[in-house]
This record gives sequence, structure tokens and C-alpha cells, in this order.
Amino acid sequence: MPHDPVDLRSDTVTRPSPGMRRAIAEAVVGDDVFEDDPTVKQLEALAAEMTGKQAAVFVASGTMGNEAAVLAHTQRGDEAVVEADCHIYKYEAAGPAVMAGVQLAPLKGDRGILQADQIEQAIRPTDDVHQPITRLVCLENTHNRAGGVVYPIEVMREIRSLATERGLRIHLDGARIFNAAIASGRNATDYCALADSVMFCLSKGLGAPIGSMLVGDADFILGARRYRKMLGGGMRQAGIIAAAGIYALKNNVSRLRDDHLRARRLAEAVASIGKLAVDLATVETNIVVIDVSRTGLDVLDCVARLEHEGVLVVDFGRTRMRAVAHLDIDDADIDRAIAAFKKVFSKV
Ligand code: TLP
Repeated sequence: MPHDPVDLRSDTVTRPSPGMRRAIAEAVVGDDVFEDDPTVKQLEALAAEMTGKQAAVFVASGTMGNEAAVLAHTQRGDEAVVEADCHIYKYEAAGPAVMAGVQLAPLKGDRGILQADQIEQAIRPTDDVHQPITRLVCLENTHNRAGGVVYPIEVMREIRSLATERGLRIHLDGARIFNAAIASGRNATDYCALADSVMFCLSKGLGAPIGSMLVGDADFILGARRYRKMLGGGMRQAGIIAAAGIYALKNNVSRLRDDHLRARRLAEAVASIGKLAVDLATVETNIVVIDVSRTGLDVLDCVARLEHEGVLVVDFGRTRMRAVAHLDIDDADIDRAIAAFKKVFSKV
């Protein structure tokens, strides 16, 4: 029997497990816009507790969580400092500009990491009417396009001090914050304490089918809840999907370690093949970014050749591909993926 493809395109592709499906089927629901869905409330309380924040709001996606956060932190004409390869800048369809009227100031980080002094230099003078007001700093931990890099906590601390001193707010795109916590051996609360708001995804490595959380202090979450409604994210019997989120937070956090080990094994094997290049220093979590420039092949051709051998990855820029380990990938899948990479790339 032919195998299903080994799907390494993203950790978003996981399917709900039998246990998660049972939790979904048994969920007690209400109407979350009337704020009487008990399962959503339970999920929001759990998310706040696990991140050490006062309050949480359940949102449909990571993008919705980030955009609601930018809206709630800023006013039209403000500027937000971001890393040039971050999700908010690259992949959110110019949401901050369109919806919040906020200009993004992208700064190039080193493997996705911005330093406090870089941010300090980007802060606008407040006494010049020509200039926007710097209001917000957005950080991404782990950093997706840098290859799943964990933000060094001491750098985050310096950025926090700067932000506090200069009256800036910090939003953390922590889509994969639990990967950062597991990889660094820290508690997620250590990172979350350094940001005013944090978005994290239930629908990535944690294995839920839908949903993300936005957490922060109670006033901020009240504002974000209004923006969620404005963005069309007021969901009704949302306990159906919140139940999957609760299951994910209770069962699927510590096992992220397995994904990290598998990504590392894949990365080391791929780095040893022919002309493929992997910056192994970035492979701290579940993401492997592979540079194909030296193969002389077009990246889409590389993706297609792997697909022909039963392995799915995505192109990730003009010369790079990305492979992601997740809940539905086991050791045998990694073996199959390594064999496919060898078959396709050993002789190019
Ligand atoms: N990332 C997706 C793609 O959009 C690239 C993926 O496959 O990795 N922040 C970060 C750091 C993300 O990686 C993502 C999704 C999001 C936010 C947005 O989450 P969703 O897809 O739920 O809107």
C-alpha cells in the first residue's frame, strides 16, 4: 500500500486526534458573543494562567490575534517597530496599514533577533510634527522565517527596559511560544512577562484544528474583544473549537520536545547531502529552513521533486524551502523524508 505523503509543509496541518475529537464532541457550549459559552471561558482562563496574564480572548487565527493587538495598542498615524522578516510584516496582507492605519518600521534582525539599541535608534522624536509616533514594538518568538529561532531572554529583557523607559508597548507574536519555552527549558510565563500582549496559536504544534489566544491585562483584552468583533471574529457556539484548544494545552505542550528532536535529526541529515545548506544554529525548535542555491535548481522544482518522492515542503523565499516537524510526524516519517532528500539531492 502506498504511504500518505510525509507532510512537512507546516505544523498547521495536524488533524485532531481521537482524544481531541472526543473533547470536541462532548463540549458544553453557549453563545460566546453573549459571553456565556463555558468552554470558551474555561479556555480563556487556562490561557491566561499558562501565560501569567490577567485575561485572554479566543480568536479565530493567529493573524486575527496579531491584528486585534495592533489595533488595541495603537491609534491611526502611529508607527510600530518590527523585524523585517516577521509574520506581521510579511504575511498579514498589510493589516496594520489597512485596518489600524499604522505604519510598520521594519528593521533587519540577526536571525530574526532585534537588539534593544537598534530599536532605540528607530524611535521617533515626539516633538516633530513630520514624524509618526512610535508606539509599539512587535517581536516574534519563535521566529518563523529565521528557522524557528528562540528569542534570547536577556535580549528581550533589554527591549522591555527600553520600552518601559520610552513609553512603548510590546506585542509578542508567540504563535509558537511553547516551542520557545520547551527548547529553552523556561516557562512560557518568563517570556510573556516581558510583553504587554502575547498571541499564541493552538492550531500549530499544539494540534488544534482552529484558533489562537490573545492575552494581556484586563483593560487591553476588553479593547481587543471589541476589535475581534469588528474583524468578524465574534463566534457563537465556539466552545466546539475551544474544547480542542483546552485538550491541546493539557496534552500537547511537553511533547513539542519530540518535534524539536525530529527537526534536528532531519536538519543534520539534510545538511550532509550534496549541495543543500542548513544553518544548524537556527534549528532550535521544529522548523528546518533549507537553502537550495548551490543545487542550481529552481526552488519550486526542488519542492516538486520532493513531492514526487512523497514528501511535502513549502518554498520559503526564492532559494529556500521549509520543513516543519509536528504532532502527526513520527520517527518513521523522518526516515522516509531523509531517504527522499537523499534520492533527490545526492547527485545534483
Ligand atoms: N504561519 C504560517 C504561515 O502563515 C507562514 C506557517 O505555516 O508557519 N505568527 C507566526 C509566527 C506564524 O508563523 C503564523 C502562521 C501566524 C502568526 C498566523 O497564524 P494563522 O495562520 O493562524 O493566522
